Amino acid sequence: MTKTIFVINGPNLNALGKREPGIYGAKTLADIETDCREAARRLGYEIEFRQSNHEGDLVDWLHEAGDKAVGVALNPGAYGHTSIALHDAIRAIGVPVVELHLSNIHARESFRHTTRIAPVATGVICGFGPSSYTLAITALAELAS
Ligand code: CA2
Repeated sequence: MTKTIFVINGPNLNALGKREPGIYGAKTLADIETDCREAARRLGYEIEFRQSNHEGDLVDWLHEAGDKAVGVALNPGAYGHTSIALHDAIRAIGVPVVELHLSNIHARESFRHTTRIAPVATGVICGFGPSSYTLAITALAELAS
């Protein structure tokens, strides 16, 4: 049985730790990847960790995860507020997807309050900084057990 959780990151998350630490924290995406691998290892899972600034890459990786993973932790970045393509990709795959955000998108600008992912996600975690990632991994591991 596959024991892999995909962690997929959208646009601008490669810039974490370099700008706006007041909103997103001081950790880089590489730091968060290390946290994810450690959390998954403790739960008996492996992590496939990816980031792209390109919507089509994210769609392709969701399809790939549908074949290879027990679930997906997805920080869609700003595409989460706009992308019907990501919405449709999640509908097209048969594994659970947890939408996550570092920041509490509901406490920010109104254009961040809408998510096209939440209606097709298994659940949503936001506002816990880098812990949003490890909480999502814990939830996916519980769903898969
Ligand atoms: O809170 C989150 O995790 C977000 O997905 C982060 C996105 C934002 O568009 C979403 O509304 C919420 C932004 C990704 C990182 O953008 C940066 C901007 C400036 C400096 C560093 C990163």
